[in-house]
Amino acid sequence: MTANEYVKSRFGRFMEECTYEEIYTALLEYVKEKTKERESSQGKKKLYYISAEFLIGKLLSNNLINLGIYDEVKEELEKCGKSIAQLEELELEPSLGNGGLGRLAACFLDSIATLGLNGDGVGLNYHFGLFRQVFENNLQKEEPNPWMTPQSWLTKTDKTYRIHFGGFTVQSRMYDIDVAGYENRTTKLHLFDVESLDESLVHDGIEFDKSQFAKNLTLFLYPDDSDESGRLLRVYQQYFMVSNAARLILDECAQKGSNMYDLSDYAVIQINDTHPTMVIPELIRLLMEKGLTMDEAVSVVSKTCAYTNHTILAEALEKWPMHFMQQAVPHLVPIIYELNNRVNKKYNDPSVSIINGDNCVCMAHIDIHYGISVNGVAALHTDILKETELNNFYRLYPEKFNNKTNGITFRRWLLYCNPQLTSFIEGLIGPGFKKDAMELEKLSAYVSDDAVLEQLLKIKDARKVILRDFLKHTQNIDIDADSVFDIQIKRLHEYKRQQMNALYVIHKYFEIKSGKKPVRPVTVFFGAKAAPAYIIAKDIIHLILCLSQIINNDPEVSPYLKVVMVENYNVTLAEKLIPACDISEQISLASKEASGTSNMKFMLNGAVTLGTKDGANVEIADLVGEENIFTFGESSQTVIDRYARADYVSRSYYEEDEDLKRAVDFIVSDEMMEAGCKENLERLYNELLNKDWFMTFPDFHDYVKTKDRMLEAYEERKAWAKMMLVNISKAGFFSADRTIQQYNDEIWKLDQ
Ligand code: 26Q
Repeated sequence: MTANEYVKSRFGRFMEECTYEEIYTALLEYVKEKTKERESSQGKKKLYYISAEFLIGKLLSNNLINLGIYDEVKEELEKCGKSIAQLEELELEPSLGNGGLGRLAACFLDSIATLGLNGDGVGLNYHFGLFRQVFENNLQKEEPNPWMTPQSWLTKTDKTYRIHFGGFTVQSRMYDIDVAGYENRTTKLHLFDVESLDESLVHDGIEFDKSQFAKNLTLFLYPDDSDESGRLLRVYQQYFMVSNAARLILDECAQKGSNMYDLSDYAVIQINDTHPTMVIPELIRLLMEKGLTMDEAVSVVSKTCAYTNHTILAEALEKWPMHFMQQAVPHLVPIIYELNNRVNKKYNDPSVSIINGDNCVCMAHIDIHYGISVNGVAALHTDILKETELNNFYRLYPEKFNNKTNGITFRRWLLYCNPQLTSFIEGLIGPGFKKDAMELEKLSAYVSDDAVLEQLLKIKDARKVILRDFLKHTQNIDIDADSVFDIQIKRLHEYKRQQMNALYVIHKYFEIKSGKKPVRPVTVFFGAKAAPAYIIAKDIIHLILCLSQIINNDPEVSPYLKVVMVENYNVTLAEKLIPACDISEQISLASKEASGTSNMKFMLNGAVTLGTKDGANVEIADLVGEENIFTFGESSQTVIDRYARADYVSRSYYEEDEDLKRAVDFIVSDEMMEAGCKENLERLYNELLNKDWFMTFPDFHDYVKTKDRMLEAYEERKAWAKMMLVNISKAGFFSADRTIQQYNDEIWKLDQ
């Protein structure tokens, strides 16, 4: 049955006589049915990818692509005078993630399904997800972000559990989202919800009663750990997630014939950062309930769990106060004490204890001692874990440590988001790259082909026009499609250094004012949400919004420079921004960005990277060669050494670099005070002058020089196009299919 026939059977009318809402409803059902027809992955052993975040993005078009019916449905719609783009606008984006870690989990599910592996995702069904960002008076405001419409991708299942907390019990229910692999099998994303949830608890933006756990457990995704107020709730959420996951796993394994002693023949659990760590003591507890001794249960679980680390920021490594555990999950406390005793008896080294001197539980330590594998997410990151952050553990368990450089799904980040580039590539090298991303290397045959290079530039121009029109339509922003598109999109964090980019903007502003005009206008795009309680991050947003107001309204400057901060940056916006990008900003302080994944999406879409030697940028540079990337800034080793010496004084850089001083002083200038709030701007100014913890000042000069060199290089259009082509041709390594294959070969070992 075609989509149109389905619509007819559903509404008694063909598409041309239906509203977009009706077509959307029908297509959603149609796709769900088609997905169900696909073979689901089977096998004795199954992977459970447990994650507090799955940033899946809109699913309609992606599912159509993976089912192989996108073109057909698009044509059917067009024949009826309907556009798929308009249809897509009706779908709400589930914001079930903060950023990279959640998006990675979503890309991994796509690859697991595409490779036909037997693996499911397990997470939580947050009703409002991460907040929706709105700008008011140049400040970020947070609003709830409901996404569950009556017709959604969720399927209610009849799987329910009773989950016990200290002092109360809740009933859970599992909801499923089918994940269609690219022309292959399907897997499932299981999202657990609490039956007693009360949405009416939410009032005044994203405020809600944080004490009524049974009613608020799955209301919101807790933004990263700079938000203090919900820390205890976060523990409740985590336990709710893993207790459900553990029950599901044990049920499914029992059903397949496991006697529980052989659990690791039936299940492998990937713990996505420390957020699901309590699955370890919870599984031990449940196995003991089934009659295993503590020794036996520990041994079984220790063969089943593997841990991925996504950060080296010490402050982001979860440590929960023991009294949180006492209150939320008293039944896990004796197990955690026993796990700690065993470690202490064996190693007698407080630095590797599970319970630290402040009586906090170090979640990562549980994972490392009681798991089979510890992996970082890019080569540099894994090296730093081994040599510094987790060195004490590496010396105990060298065999557990391994690297799995992140990847992205090319279905969403090329085939879907950039059909123009996709069909151009297909015309040159055939369709093989869609299944085997390494085939993109075949493009290298065209690096000196003028017609190809010219066409590549044309496609980029076309994508810039599409972005311009999209931003006009959705956010009423005016941009010049002939300008250079310089884009930084990621969570707002000091270590990612959006503030350094803003200082560059101020520097350019002064140059233009003094008559030094760029040969071609530049548009600097930002997209970023700040955790609601992360004060300085919100001040940086304020700085950018004020700059954008001042610069865009200055007739002397705006013909040459524009600053655009898109509102509510999310997956949908990324899909529009990335294909249009010329300059990919990857400017984190070296050693701080575990991997980064937008860097991969940008290169795949023909942007050139402006980056520090951090995270996966290092591997990008190795692949494309120094002549096809613009790197700058101090090395990770220099940075690590400087932290160790603790002798960084930002003020001395400020005093010695006039350009820098002028840019920093502008933050508290009269113009800025008029556009913004004194309190926020002064706080940011003081933070930079007196602390600058992520060392923007030492890198500023090199950053300015390198970006200017890049803008010059942009004018050599053919040479630039060559760089674009090399970047695309080398992006194959960053396919999540490669990453997942490595996880399977080296950790999961599922049948294929
Ligand atoms: C911690 C404690 C309490 C509450 C929340 C949190 C919390 C929540 C989210 C801590 C961290 C996160 C998210 C981390 C994250 O997104 N990390 C990114 O992971 C990507 C995928 O591996 C990498 O590419 C990025 O470099 C890394 O920053």
